[in-house]
Amino acid sequence: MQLVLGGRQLDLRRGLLMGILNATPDSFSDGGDYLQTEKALARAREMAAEGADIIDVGAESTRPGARAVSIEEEKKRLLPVLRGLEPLGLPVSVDTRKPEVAEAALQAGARLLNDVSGLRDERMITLAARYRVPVVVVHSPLDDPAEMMRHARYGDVVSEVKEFLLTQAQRALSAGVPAVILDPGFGFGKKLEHNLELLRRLPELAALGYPLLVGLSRKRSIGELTGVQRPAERVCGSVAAHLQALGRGANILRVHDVAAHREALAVWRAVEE
Ligand code: HH2
Repeated sequence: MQLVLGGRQLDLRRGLLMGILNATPDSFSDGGDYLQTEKALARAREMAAEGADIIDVGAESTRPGARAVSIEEEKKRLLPVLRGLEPLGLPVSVDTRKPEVAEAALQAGARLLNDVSGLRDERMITLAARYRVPVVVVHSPLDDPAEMMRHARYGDVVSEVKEFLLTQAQRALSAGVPAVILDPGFGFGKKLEHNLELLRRLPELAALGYPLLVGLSRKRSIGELTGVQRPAERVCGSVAAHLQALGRGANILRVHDVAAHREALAVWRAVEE
């Protein structure tokens, strides 16, 4: 299975690393570290050297209870970083829920739309079709991160996630979006028990035939399982969860700790290939 991003062919069967770049003051694990453009670009160069395949840039935290950011503020944080990333030569994705921000990001060189609100706003689909870029469809029970955890109630979480993702993927494809990547949205309105169920039964999502992205990096569930309080120290637990995901059909891992995941991926590939 291949993914074409900005003219590059990426081999999804080998497992790809999407390095996280949060140009925010309040992200749950690295808020404030990369708010200044120079610091963000230095981190992007570091992730490229560590072996990231894609850089995912976001300028609004989506942690449960996060404060919403205006369109202007989000663009102000994001655009200088996106422009500065061009010489790096890696495909860049933009992590945003706002079509206005997404369009400015596409004009500044982003080649993938990562929409954690799951393409609920039709304009996201129209944009991806117009700019001919793939999208990541993320499941969340609600559009608003501030309210999400109050909706962490499911009958069968896997069936509900599957139904939402399939509906949104089909809407996008029939509107002319060139490719769709599915993401169960770990932690988005989901408690530990839901995240574990989704991870265990990931093959059911992989069987839908779309590329699958998994993002468990440093998340609260990893802290709950390992007892590690500080998100930045949840590296081993994150790697373990992501290896489980790869073994169950994940194609792209969204990670903060690129170097650690690159090592783990080397071992996983050597066994698989
Ligand atoms: N998780 C976060 C943000 N964006 N995008 C996708 N596709 N999948 C995810 O699981 C996902 C995501 C939350 O993590 P992070 O960016 O580190 O934190 P914050 O939202 O606080 O900036």
